[in-house]
Amino acid sequence: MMKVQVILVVCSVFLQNSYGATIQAQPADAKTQILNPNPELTDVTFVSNASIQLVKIDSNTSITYPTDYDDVPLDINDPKADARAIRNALTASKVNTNSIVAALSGKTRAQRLRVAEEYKLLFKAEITKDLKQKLGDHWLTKLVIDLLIPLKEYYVKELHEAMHGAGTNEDTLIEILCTMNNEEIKQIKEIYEKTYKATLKSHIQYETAGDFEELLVALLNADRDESGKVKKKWGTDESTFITILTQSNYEQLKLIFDEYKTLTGHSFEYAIECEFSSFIQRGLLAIVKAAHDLPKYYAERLHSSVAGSGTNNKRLIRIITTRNEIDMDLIKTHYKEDYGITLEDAIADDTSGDYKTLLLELIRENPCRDTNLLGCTFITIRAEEESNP
Ligand SMILES: [Ca+2]
Repeated sequence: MMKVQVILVVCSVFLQNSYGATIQAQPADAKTQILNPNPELTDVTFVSNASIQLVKIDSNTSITYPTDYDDVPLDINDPKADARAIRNALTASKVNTNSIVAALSGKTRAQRLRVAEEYKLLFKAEITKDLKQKLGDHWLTKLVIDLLIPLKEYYVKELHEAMHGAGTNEDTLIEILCTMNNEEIKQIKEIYEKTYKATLKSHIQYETAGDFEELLVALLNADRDESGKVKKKWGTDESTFITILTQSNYEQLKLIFDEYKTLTGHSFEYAIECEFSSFIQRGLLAIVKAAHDLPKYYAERLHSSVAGSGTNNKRLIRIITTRNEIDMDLIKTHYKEDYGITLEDAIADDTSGDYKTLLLELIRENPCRDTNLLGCTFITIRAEEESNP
């Protein structure tokens, strides 16, 4: 019993440190709640509607914690205070970029969107517009604004920018469309059409041609088998590379790659390199890499953004801001393994100032997979075991 209580205190301290809020242990029959020290924030809302899990530690105590990363309570941060801090920073005689970076750090995208919402309510202004107007540094401005757009809308914007105006950025189309699952593609198509009053498909068909166009259109069909079920027999049908790579599930693809190597003595990638060139080759290879190991693919994309002379800041920002809540730890591990330098060092070498600070902050820790929260869960479970020998 003593042990259990001590552990509970540890949990509370962890949470207090990370979010400035306290999760308080209460009798199991009492309504469990997250107490917030900020009197303005009375309701606890959650990003999704998924239930809050009640974890009983022993007969006298209970504690709530989010069931998964989507359910991190929003209000344990103080979005109003962050909105005010950003407003003050922007209206100061010299824009205080430090405090803007601080206000946007250590948050999930969902939490930052709440800050944008509060900003709008408090100051009757769009935070992204104000930032664009007041922040001087081009890449810092882009990074900050990209962090304040809903994720799917951000992808839509990136796709549109890749095609709008003269020329096409095929690599961006490949990076986004070759890595999405069916649901993501469906949502992105919908938002794209709503935003630009034209289908994503029509823009892609206008901007691309030949078998590369065919590949992207096949991906837009969102027709990949996602069952994860593997057929052991394959290989004699007439399927094209495009059909196989856009319709088979990743597990099936891995088996196909292995079988291919056994049968021919060379890799599937090698076959693609021999058979195709230019963008179609890059697109097909991206799918093969995504099927093998998606974080490794993103590590490669990041490396190509910073390696050599010059920096592809757009790509750097896109991958950091879209993957930092998903698989950044794995990406960092691959980066170190594959390129012999940490991602932190690679980014620090290529960037500077507040832009660098915020990028490093984004890959340093992810509030969604915050070790404090995970630590709390772990300790809670252990406490349960200890109280139940
Ligand atoms: Ca164009």
